[in-house]
Amino acid sequence: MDAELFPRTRTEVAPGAVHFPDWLDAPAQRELLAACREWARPPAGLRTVRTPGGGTMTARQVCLGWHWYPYAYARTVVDGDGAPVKPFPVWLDELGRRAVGAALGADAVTGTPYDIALINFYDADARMGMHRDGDERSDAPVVSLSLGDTCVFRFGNTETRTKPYTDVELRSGDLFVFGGASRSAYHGVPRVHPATAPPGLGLTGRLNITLRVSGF
Ligand SMILES: O=C(O)CCC(=O)C(=O)O
Repeated sequence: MDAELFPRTRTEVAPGAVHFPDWLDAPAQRELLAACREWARPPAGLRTVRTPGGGTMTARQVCLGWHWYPYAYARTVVDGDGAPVKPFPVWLDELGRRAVGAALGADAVTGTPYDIALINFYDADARMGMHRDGDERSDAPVVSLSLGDTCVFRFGNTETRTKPYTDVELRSGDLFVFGGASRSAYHGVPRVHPATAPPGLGLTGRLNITLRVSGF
């Protein structure tokens, strides 16, 4: 990463919401990217998500463990090819728990395993509107890992999609965890900065991997 005048450091953006820059080193990013490429293959691969109002999400998505569709979970891709969702690997649960420990401390690590991954792929024009992650029964912290292009991640409040919010720059390798009082906060991605991925990674665009505990 380029030398910077102000080093990027772990920051608590809101109570229970922590940005941990450069949490994944370059080899770990490459490994996670290789896994995402496998997960994106059909069946139950990367798809365009259609919303009930007839729109489409600009970020394309693939799920592990439980398939998310607006606004519920299923074991098969009910809004796509109908295939069983790919399994959620044990190593991804371990990564999720380590992430929570690093960001929020050992006390915040849940006893229940992480069992949902939503992997979002953003090209230069993709974005994600302000929303809450509210279709899970568990209130375990949400873990978010970023690969590739830098984005603006907007982290808001639990009441409205509007201000107050904080804009955080998420770069390749960054970790963001939100739990506790911030578990139900609105958040979104208003902008991706094209061609900002680390040159050695070999990714055009941005991937975000969010890990959740279903409680199902
Ligand atoms: O891409 C991101 O950083 C956010 C993804 C997100 O909010 C979600 O999957 O619910």
